[in-house]
Amino acid sequence: MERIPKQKEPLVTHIYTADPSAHVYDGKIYIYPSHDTDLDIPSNDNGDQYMMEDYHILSMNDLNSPVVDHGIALHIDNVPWASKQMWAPDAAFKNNTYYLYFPARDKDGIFRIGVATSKTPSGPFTPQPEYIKGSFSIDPAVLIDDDNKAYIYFGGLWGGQLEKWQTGTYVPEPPEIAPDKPALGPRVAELSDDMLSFKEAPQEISIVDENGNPILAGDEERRYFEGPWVHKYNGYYYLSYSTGTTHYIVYAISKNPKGPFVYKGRILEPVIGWTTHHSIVQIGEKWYLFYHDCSLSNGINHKRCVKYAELFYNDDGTIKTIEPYK
Ligand code: FUB
Repeated sequence: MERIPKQKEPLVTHIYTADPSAHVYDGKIYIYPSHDTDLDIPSNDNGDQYMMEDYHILSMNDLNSPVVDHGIALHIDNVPWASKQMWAPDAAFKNNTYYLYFPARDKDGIFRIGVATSKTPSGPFTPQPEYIKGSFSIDPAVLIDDDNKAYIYFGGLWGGQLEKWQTGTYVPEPPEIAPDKPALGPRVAELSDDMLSFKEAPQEISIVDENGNPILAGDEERRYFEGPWVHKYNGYYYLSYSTGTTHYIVYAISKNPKGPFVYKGRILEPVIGWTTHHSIVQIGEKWYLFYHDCSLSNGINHKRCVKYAELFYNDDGTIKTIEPYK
C-alpha cells in the first residue's frame, strides 16, 4: 500500500501503526513502528489491548515519496523466548548490521527486551534466541553517540512494569510511590560492542527541575511515564518521553548521555487516544517529530496511526511545542 505523505496525516492507512522510531539510513527514511492489531479488545490500565504480534517496517525515499510497507520484518512466532505483546521497537545500525530492539512478554508474562539482526534496514530480522540478559520493561530506544558508543534507554510504568523493578529484581505487587517522592526514571545501559548485550547493569536516569530537584511522582505533567527517546542537538543530549496520564511528550536535556537531565518543556500537546509516543530525527537540514494518534480509528486506543510534523528549535536550543491539530 502506498500513498503520498502529508504532515499530520496518517503515513499509512492499510494497517494500524504506532510508536514510530524514525531513522535515516543510506539517505532513505525508515520508520520502525508497532503494528497494532485490528482486534476488538476492551482497554485496561495493564495495556492488555495492545496484543501486537509482528513488526512492519515502512520507508520513504524522502518526505514527498510514497510510503513503502516492507511486510512482516519479525513475527512473534519466530522469537523463542516471547509469549505476547510485541510493543514499541527501535532500530540501530553498527558493525555493518541493522539491529531491531523490541519488548515482549516472556513465557512468565514479564516484559523483556530482545534484539534481532538484519543486513538490510527493512529486514527481515533474525532474533537472538534469548532476550537481552538483565533487560526488563518496555520501549527500548538506542542512541549511537559520536564516539560510536551505543546506549539503550528503556522503561515504562503500569503495563510496562517499571514499578516492579524498583529493587533491581521483579516484585509482582510493589508498593506505590508516594506523590512527594522522586518519580521513577527511565533506565540506560551502554550496549556491548556487538550490540547484543548490556555492557553494564542498567542505571536509573534522574530527571530534575531547573533548581536540580528531582521531578516528583505526583508531578504528572512532567514526570517520566514511558517512551524514551534521546537525540543530540548542539552538543546536548535531549531525552524526550511521554507523561502517560497527562498525555504530553516532554523533554529534558543534559551534557551527559546518562544524565541527570534537566526538564525543559513540552514537545507535543495531547493527541487523540490515551498513549502518545514519538521519535525525533534530522532529515537533511530539518528536524521532524514522528508520533501517533488514534484518528484513523476514531479514537480506539489500540488502533493507532503514525504521523509526522516538522520540529523547530528556538535560538536557545529549546523546542517549540507542536499542536497536533493546528
Ligand atoms: O504500543 C504499546 C505501548 O503503548 C508502547 O510500548 C507504549 O509506549 C505506548 O505507546
